[in-house]
Amino acid sequence: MFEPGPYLKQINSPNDLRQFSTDELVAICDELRQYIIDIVSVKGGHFGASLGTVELTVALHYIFNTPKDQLVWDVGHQAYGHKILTGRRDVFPTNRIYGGISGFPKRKESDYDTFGVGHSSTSISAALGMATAARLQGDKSRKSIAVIGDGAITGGMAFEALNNAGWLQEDMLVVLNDNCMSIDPNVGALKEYLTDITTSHTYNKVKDEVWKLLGKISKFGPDARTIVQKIENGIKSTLLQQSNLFESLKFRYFGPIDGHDVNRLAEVLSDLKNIPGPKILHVLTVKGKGYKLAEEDQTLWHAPGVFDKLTGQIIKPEKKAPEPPKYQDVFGHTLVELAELDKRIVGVTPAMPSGCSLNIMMKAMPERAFDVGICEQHAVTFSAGMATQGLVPFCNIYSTFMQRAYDQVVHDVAIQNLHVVFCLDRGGVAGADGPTHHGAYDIAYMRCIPNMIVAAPMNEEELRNMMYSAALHNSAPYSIRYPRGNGVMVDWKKPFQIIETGKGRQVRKGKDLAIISIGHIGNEALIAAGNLSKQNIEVALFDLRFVKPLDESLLHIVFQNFDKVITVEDGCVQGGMGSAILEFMADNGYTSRVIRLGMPDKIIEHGTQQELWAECGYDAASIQKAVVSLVPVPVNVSY
Ligand SMILES: Cc1ncc(C[n+]2csc(CCOP(=O)(O)OP(=O)(O)O)c2C)c(N)n1
Repeated sequence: MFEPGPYLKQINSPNDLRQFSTDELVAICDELRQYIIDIVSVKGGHFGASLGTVELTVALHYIFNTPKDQLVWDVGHQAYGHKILTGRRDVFPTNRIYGGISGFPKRKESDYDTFGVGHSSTSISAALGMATAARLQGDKSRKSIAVIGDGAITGGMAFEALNNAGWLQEDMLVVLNDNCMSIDPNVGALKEYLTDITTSHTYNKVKDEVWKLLGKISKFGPDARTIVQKIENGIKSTLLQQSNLFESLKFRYFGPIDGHDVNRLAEVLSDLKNIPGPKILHVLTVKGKGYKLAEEDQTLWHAPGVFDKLTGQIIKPEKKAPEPPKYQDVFGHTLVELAELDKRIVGVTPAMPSGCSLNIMMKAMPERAFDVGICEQHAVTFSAGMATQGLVPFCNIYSTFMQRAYDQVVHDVAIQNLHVVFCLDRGGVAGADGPTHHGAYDIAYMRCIPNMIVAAPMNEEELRNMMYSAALHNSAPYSIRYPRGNGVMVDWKKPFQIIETGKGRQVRKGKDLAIISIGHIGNEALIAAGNLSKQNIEVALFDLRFVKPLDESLLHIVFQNFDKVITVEDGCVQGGMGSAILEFMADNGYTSRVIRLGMPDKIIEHGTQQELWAECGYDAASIQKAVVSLVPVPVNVSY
């Protein structure tokens, strides 16, 4: 179904690529780009970023001796070309599909995937570690290369790594893939700086000199160091007029160069191979390169879903009834409503304005909504700072990315008992992005923090009311987690209602067994209970709403009335809500039989949410089975 071009057909590894002449690289890039378009348009996935790195990918594998040389992609959403060139061309149509290859580099998938990624800003640290290992192991020929975007380089870890690498002076190359975009337009002072370097006349003047000298390096061989010295002196004299951030960190800075000129890239990379120490090559690319619509609306085409490649029309699954709003959009609209009522409210996102829908507030009240860049730690402490002054920050961070900011949540917010509202989007299995993106741990990691309120709505209406209640709570950090996707329609005119902190509710009556659920996954339990009722099994459903504080009076009622209980959560079973309930039982001497359903203690791979809920054993059908294992179906009724 997907036919690679004649060159691509012959490339089963970078070694095959290296057999072609430099004259053929442009054609190879064209075929690679077309193959990505062909497959992503039908199968979905990240799009613009990989189109932008086609030439860079080809040049890197052409010049470096991969997989011996260690190529580390940051985030990894731009590495589709890399996957296709490294033996995964024919399985690429299974990208991100249950049982198929991962959408991100993954060590166990290929020797060419040197480091598992998904979260941003790790590549320089990892490549520096690899370079240090090569030196300690006495292998001077093994190179380490990090490819990092202008968005990812704004993350704190990237700065920490640059600082350390400049100091250690290990032999490594950082390729800065600068397309002026994160998922949304990149933000921050560094972005301005990169633009300044790119357009600076002084720099461009010196740059020409530098390249002239650089071209000679390969011919000079052992004299390369002298040449490099000259280059550095050239740059340094310019630095008297304009300093270079990377040079200040003791990196040798080269560029900027056109990241879509594959031959130029190959030439430059080949030269840089011979220059010792830490180097940075600044490459300018266009996100979405080669697909006009993706170049024009780079945020939309970051991961557009399935589309008609000829017309560019994005294909949405046909829906008979109107769709309920996504949780993220309910967050976005509700925050604006609340902020209109309460001047203290501000919004914060680390680089996910369209992902979490804070962009709605950024548009409506730009002075009170902040995209702070890819820096979850800073986002939390920035929020904490505002809270000390009486503002009420709603800090929205995907559950998985909040892992980055755990110390800030504890040290800067919880210990000081500051009123920051954390909205954790993508709580539970994330779907096709896989293990790096599942919001698996937040219930467990939040509930052990003193002062923290840990809440999860079962539907969008509850999300609105929880946000309202959280804003009014006025003391203590308050976290609200919700999943990707949607649940029920929202009546936007309905007045907000206070949800009392630490109070759960009974959703369904029943006598045979009790299910206690938290959050959206309770809807699967509700479906299961409905189906079981047809088989004369009556299941009661309790929506706990808060994992902290626990609704102890509700739990006493449950355990005084039921000797069979199933807990259901879309999060890790160890340490999660089910564990909290076992602790409650132990503390109070209850001995009911309990089955805990949740993500098991292993890495859950990618697939659709439904597929993964089923695999983990808490979709409606699995919940039904678990109930029947405790309450046999009454005779005369077939299951
Ligand atoms: C820690 C973390 N926060 C947020 C994200 C979500 N995210 C994925 S890609 C991306 C933008 C990366 O921008 P850049 O590095 O410039 O790469 P580009 O997509 O522009 O090629 C973001 C914010 C992430 N992967 N990791």
